[in-house]
Amino acid sequence: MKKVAIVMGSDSDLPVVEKAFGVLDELGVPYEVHVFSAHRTPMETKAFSSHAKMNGFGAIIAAAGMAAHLAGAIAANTVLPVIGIPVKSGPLGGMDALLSTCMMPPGIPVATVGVDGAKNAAYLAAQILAVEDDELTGKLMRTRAEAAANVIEKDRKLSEKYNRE
Ligand code: RP5
Repeated sequence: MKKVAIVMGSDSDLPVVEKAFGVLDELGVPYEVHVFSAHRTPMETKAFSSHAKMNGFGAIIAAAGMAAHLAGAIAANTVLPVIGIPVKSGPLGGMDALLSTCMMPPGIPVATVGVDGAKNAAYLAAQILAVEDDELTGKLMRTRAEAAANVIEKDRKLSEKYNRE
């Protein structure tokens, strides 16, 4: 199976980003974790993204806050699917990162999840790899079935408590 790259603009993003690790661990998807900054280490960002396909990656998750250009800078240097996580850091509460990540020019897309949406970034990366992997598809479908069963159980408990005749 191809690997997922999980890249963040700073180690201060880690408390948000590490929620993606658990999802990929549960699904058995291999991943690598790196810190690259579009602004502080532009050369390293370019080198990593331009070699990522050759180095066995199938999708890249890029998380950054504030003027969050990391996902876009990576997308500029690879045709691998890039998933952006706008991180809530700085005084604008993540709106700055959301717009910086998602408002890409035509031809250089970044599939942007919600602010601090690390779990969905991991699920989306897994779904991309699952296009060519039936076993992973099965795991994703089981995960959804478990989530549905949890909601049904929550409904049952609340109904029992509040919906008495
Ligand atoms: C962004 O600036 C990072 O992704 C982080 O969210 C924010 C602050 O970075 P640090 O000053 O904490 O390294 O580039």
